[in-house]
Amino acid sequence: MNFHKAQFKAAYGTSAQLPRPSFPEVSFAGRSNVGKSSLLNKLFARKSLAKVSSTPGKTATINFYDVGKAYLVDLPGYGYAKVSKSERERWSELIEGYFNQERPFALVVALIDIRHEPSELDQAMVSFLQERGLPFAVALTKADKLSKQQALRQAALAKKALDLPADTPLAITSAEKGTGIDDLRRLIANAISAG
Ligand SMILES: Nc1nc2c(ncn2[C@@H]2O[C@H](COP(=O)(O)OP(=O)(O)OP(=O)(O)O)[C@@H](O)[C@H]2O)c(=O)[nH]1
Ligand SMILES: [Mg+2]
Repeated sequence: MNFHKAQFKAAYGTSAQLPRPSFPEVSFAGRSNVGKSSLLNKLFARKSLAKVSSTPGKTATINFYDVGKAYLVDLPGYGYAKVSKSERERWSELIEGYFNQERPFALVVALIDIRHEPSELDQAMVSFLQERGLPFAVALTKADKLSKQQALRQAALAKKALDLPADTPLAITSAEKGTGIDDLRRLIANAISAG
């Protein structure tokens, strides 16, 4: 695999459209606006391969990026209240439909904004991943918004609030500054080679 050679493969609007499972998949889950697409761009060292927006709900499809014998998967964000009910239902169909399929899930990166205590939806996401026995890591995003000391404090709080098993990898990241990006690349590469 090679992050720098990432190519957009396709966007899927329903789970029935998803491609047949092939290479290991590393997917990015988290509430709308948490910074999934921004983090993917930083991992790829590309400005705008994944579309970023300050308006929540930008990524409304499941987007696959080919990194060579593996896929990075940008999932639509959850928890954005201002979209219509039918749109919300389509999103949950997509996300649940994705995880209900038998796919080579190498790692799920659960993104949480470092400034805020994990929401109920964040907690539900992490519980879901644990119940399913899916390999996952937590990435705290937007660390540039806090001092290093504040960031460490928030990381400890998040671990506690999410009741994370001691061996769950946790990365403090910033797509703005590049903080934690190499750590995350390493985590992802290891998960792909293990899976
Ligand atoms: N300061 C700062 N802002 C960030 C960072 N990452 C993302 N943002 C901003 O947060 C907003 C949302 O970023 P996206 O990457 O589009 O978030 P997303 O999780 O993909 O959102 P959806 O596609 O709506 O689910 C944008 O305005 C980004 O510029 C970061 O590390 N630091
Ligand atoms: Mg997005």
